[in-house]
Amino acid sequence: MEPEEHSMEPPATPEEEMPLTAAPGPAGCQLFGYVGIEAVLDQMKVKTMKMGFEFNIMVVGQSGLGKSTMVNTLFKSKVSRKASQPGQEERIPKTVQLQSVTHVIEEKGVKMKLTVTDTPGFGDQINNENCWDPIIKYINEQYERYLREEILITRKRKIPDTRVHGCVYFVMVVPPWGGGHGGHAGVMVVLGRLRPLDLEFMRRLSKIVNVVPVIAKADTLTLEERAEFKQRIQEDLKTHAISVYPQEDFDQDPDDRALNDRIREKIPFAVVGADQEHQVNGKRVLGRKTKWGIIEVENPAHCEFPLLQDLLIRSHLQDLKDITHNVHYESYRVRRLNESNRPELSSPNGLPGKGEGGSDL
Ligand SMILES: Nc1nc2c(ncn2[C@@H]2O[C@H](COP(=O)(O)OP(=O)(O)OP(=O)(O)O)[C@@H](O)[C@H]2O)c(=O)[nH]1
Ligand SMILES: [Mg+2]
Repeated sequence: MEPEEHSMEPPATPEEEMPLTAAPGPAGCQLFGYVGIEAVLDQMKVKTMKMGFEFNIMVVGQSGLGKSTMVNTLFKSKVSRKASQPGQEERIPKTVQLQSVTHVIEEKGVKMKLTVTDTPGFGDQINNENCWDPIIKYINEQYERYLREEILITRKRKIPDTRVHGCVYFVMVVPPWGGGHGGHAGVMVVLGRLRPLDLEFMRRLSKIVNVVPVIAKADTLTLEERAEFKQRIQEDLKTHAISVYPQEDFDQDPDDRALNDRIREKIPFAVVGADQEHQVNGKRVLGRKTKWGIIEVENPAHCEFPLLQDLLIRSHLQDLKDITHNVHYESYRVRRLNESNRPELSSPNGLPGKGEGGSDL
């Protein structure tokens, strides 16, 4: 059989070396250079706008550090523009059980369902052993719920997502003189460093969720103290190999790394929470009124709440969701499905029999 004339010939002209997508079409139209795949961006945008998306945050930390106040701060800040009643002074009660607040935020046609889960503070007991159990159980339960929907033969096109995408962990740093933040005088800790309880809690959490540590009640610290504590906390996290968000391992490229390095230098953010509005220079601002003036929570010159808000709601929102899905949920999923292959653990629905939606991991 005669070999085909052109089959083994090297490409004669540069045009013949072009990849298939850029080759001239049958009608001879020239598509070199511009293909137009960027149109996919518009399609993705339209799809996201139609579907909307869910974003879930959780606040965790010792009792009385301002978690519930921070939940209100997030909802009353410009994130949700939910106006507070002027003059309404409500004392936030102690949180005794996990509770979620959801608010749908719509901006330029994009809908975000933001849920913030508030948790009871810990550390009050003489024995704080296993105080992380309810929090870890809740996080795993949300993975379990998602998994149970995902493995159905006829599954929903869009599985409701209650998984925790970001866990804001409030650390208490007791300054060297031992007093600490309001109401915590006398707690014995290694001065100016992270407490063993916080280290252990964050170590466990960071394995299953994106942890964003913050220094609570930063208005009680001088600027020097803030900087010093921040550095010590960074050292403590490094020494104990606790990988908080944004994790170095997941930086995707040098640009990503450069951006995240700048964030890592600033973590933990020194935040202030407030749910009262005050009048400053003719504008209503969220802040804490003191004898000396108003600490504005949304003013970057006053505290780092704007950095936290920016990271969570703006710059890293999609990344937090991606890491939750691709890393944390994925390892949960693999573990659970492996377990369900072991007959002694299987329940009739194919997953380990740990009760409805429950996981005791
Ligand atoms: N100085 C200062 N006080 C704050 C700040 N945030 C909250 N507080 C005060 O701290 C106290 C406790 O605040 P909560 O928000 O109830 O604290 P929590 O962490 O939810 O407490 P639990 O539910 O008991 O764990 C309240 O009196 C708040 O006004 C802050 O940033 N700075
Ligand atoms: Mg609370």
